[in-house]
Amino acid sequence: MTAKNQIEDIAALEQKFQARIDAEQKIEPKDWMPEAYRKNLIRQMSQHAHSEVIGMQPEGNWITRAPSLRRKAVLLAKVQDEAGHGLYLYSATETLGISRADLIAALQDGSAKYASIFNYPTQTWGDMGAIGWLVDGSAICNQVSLQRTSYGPYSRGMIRICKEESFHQRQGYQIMIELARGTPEQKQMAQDSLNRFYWPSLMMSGPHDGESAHSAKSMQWKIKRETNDDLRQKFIDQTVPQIEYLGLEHPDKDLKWNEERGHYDSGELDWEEFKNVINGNGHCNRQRLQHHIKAHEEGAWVRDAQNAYDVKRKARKAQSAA
Ligand code: FAQ
Repeated sequence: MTAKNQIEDIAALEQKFQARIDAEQKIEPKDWMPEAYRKNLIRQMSQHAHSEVIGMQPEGNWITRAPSLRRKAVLLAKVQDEAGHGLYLYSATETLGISRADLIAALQDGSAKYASIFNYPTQTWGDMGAIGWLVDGSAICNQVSLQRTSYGPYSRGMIRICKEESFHQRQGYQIMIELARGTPEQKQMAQDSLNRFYWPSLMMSGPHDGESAHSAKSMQWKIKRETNDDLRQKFIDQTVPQIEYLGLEHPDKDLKWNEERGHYDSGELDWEEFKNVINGNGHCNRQRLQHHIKAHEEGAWVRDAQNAYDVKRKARKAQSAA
């Protein structure tokens, strides 16, 4: 086959692929896909998985200090759910032909990112409320739309994850309600957590659309179903009545209802801070990765034992088949 024929073949395959995407058909692991689609998916899905797993650390920090047995059980269950989400997402990413070990290596050497929000410290119990309410809230805005992502395993994973995330958000908001209706000190704690987590939660949706390197292709391929700015707007709008209900002050002093747009206009985010955090210089970046590496190394014996067991099991199976 000539080089020209090969290019024409790929162009025809790409056209067919795009037509399937446009017709809302799911792409499955064994289907033909452009290499750039596969790479972009591995990038986004693995970073999503890393976010779920690194995201266990800020809340894990409060399991031993939860104010009651019930709260402890709820928080423990939530953190375990996040581990599960990481596992679904790593497994879904592996269907694209990359190993879990390679994905973890990219996280640990800093070449793969994870959500900026998890580099902020959790200083008070109020932060557990703010994370569930705002961080899970912002994550859900995105994840609901990702249920319709074009890659089958990712889409199906998201459907299951969304069910659990809405419980996470409610438990966080319930913590905020209790604090906001509590003593003046408790109400102040809730306000302080809201003030610290509000802006970083808006940054979770990523840079403005005009600055977003991957959005155009990801939207064309329906890997992403909504743009960064649209997701952020949804979150801003849904959060306003929730803050009002709590009787707390909105951290954005420039927030204004825009009748024409039918949305709230928001103050500008500190994009310098965002860049610093995603480039490894947030409050907790180093601590988060060091903790992950330590836990991974300490777990080596479990992986070794599992592998040894697999080898034995396969040998036994082969022997009994012979
Ligand atoms: N943090 O071109 P774009 C959760 C990077 S799950 C860090 O706009 P894209 C559950 C981006 O990767 C939260 N990096 O990128 C939970 C890219 O860098 P690269 C995670 C960010 O992919 C709750 C560069 O900037 N959710 O929280 C961020 O089209 C509580 C250029 O940006 C997902 O991952 C950021 N915020 O759009 C767990 C959802 N934003 O890769 C525990 C799936 C951008 O070229 C406790 N992901 N970057 O080196 C997505 O929807 C997309 O990846 C976006 C970013 C929307 C996050």
